[in-house]
Amino acid sequence: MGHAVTEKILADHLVEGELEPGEEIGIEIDQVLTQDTTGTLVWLQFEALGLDEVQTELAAQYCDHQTYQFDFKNTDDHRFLRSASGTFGAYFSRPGNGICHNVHRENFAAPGKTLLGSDSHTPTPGGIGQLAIGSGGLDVAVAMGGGAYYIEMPEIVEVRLEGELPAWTTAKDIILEMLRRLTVKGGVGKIFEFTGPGVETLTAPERMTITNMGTELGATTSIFPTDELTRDYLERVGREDEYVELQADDDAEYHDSITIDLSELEPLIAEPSMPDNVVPVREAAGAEVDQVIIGSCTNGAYEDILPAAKMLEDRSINLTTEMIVAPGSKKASEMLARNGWTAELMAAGVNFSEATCGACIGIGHVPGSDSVSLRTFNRNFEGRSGIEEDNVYLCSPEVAAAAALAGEIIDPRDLAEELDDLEDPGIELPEEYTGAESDIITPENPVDDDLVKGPNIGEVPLKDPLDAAIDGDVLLKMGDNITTDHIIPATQDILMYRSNIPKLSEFTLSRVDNTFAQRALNADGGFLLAGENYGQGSSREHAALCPMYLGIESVLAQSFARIHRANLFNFGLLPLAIDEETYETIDQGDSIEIVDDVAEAVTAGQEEFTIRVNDDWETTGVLKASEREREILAAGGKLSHVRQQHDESGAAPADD
Ligand code: MIC
Ligand code: SF4
Repeated sequence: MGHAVTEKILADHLVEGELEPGEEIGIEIDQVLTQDTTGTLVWLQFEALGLDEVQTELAAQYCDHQTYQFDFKNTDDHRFLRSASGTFGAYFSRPGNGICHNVHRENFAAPGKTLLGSDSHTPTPGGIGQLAIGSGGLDVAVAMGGGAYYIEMPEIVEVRLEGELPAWTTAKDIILEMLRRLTVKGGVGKIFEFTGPGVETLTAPERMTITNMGTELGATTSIFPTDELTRDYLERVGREDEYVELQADDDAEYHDSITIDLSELEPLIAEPSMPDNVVPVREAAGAEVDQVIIGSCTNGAYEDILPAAKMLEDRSINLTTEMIVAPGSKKASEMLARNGWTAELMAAGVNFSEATCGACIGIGHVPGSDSVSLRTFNRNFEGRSGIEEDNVYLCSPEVAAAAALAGEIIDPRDLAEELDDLEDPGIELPEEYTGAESDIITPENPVDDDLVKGPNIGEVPLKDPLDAAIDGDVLLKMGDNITTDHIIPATQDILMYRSNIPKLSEFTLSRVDNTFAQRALNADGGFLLAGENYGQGSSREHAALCPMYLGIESVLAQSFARIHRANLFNFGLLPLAIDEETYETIDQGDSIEIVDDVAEAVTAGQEEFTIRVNDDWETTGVLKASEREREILAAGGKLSHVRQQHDESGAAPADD
């Protein structure tokens, strides 16, 4: 039997297990990336593990999420990250140099290599054949110390692309179509591998828009084969020598296959407030638009902004619509400026932001009350924009620019009918991605050799080993698709405490119930209860660490999102899967007792746990976990587990 691209890369990096779906595998990591809001914990944990030097081929630290530095705490985080990069041997990308995924793809992403990143959109360079996976920060710290990364071997699903995109329809519409068909939990436990004749009709950056937003499907990652267009992109970023050919064998077998005929697609838009709430733009047309933003790691590259610039050249945007362009990297900004497009956009009424995540997580450009915002981003979870009842739509840069011109949602094909000289700008890559290199400090020439910790940078709290008895009340009952933005929001008022867990914990689940954190602290233990896909969205391990800090010992949910589930293990919280009836019957405030000796049962490999509710009735919670995950839980989390192993064997801490 032949092999898929995914299998070939995994086989090359396999250090433990077999490539059978459902089996746990350990893989070697070549590159890691981390960013400012997850990076501080990565390095604090790297330090706590007793590690002193990066062991991967490459590690890169970006400062991209909170670059406005509204508070000294953010600035201190950046200062600490620079000092950690210098001390331990990572590249450091200075605040303002751009979004981690954009800067990484321009400078370091390489086909055939593995990449682990403490950000959920790490799969972006899957578009050039890199096997790139998002994870919690502790997993990144361990990988950076030379340890393997463990996942349950996903199913590999073929996405066969046929035909060619029609005018005004873009790569963004391909991933929106996948979300429309498969939903935000349709990719859990899966890797999407693209095949078919449609692949060669898409440039590498278009492919990266798709792999970036594959994260919204809940997928482990998404990947394209490599070809002349991959080589062409690497040549333009000045790294042609890193090209390797990666094609699936003709007789490769996939666990499932879906086909998308590109010629049948049309401009699509995700309506508020879930990325899978997708309809044709024509169905949403007519809604007045107050704000339009082009940017983010999905559609913030030079070649994403250029089509909008061409559409706006010699025109003016609607007077009651604000439009912001937030380039994904400083290189993109610099190229737009040097090629004259910044001036064109400004003349049309556009404002420019520095190269940052910013508005994507509610930092700047927060929409007004009762207003509509169209963004080229990847997530529109309610409240993420910085105002609770927001109306954020997700679309391509072309649809965004059309809305800015018309002042309402409009299919660009219909706008082109109205304005006779408006043509589909298509995609055009720069001859060469040029720009100053002055914002990247290399590990060879560091500017620091000692850690610098401001007063807001604390310690990573540890949990005790798992108890024999776990009991307490259900402190919060939640619905389906609870995101990590619900658990620990990323808005400015809260983001500045990412390195200070006691303070950050005060905001835990505040968007669901602002009495929760205090109640949890008072309760001395307890449970969270949720529906399907609990913890979807971001990789932030704070969403497990903060509930743990507040004393939560277990989460009962119908199902868990992949990265969050791993984070629960990493911080010693017992994730038990329950059925729908149990979910419906248990209420907030009910008292729960896990009847088994939990510590013993977890270690012994027991899968079914008896849950006694209100001392009245019983149901079952299921723990499907590998031996390694069970050991981690029993130890009270991964940090304690790795240290324990170190003490037992005398080996280097990350050699597990
Ligand atoms: C996001 O898009 O939600 C974030 C902010 O980039 C997160 C990382 C974080 O919470 O710091 C992610 O995607 O993992
Ligand atoms: Fe930044 Fe938004 Fe991309 Fe997350 S999704 S990395 S916040 S631009």
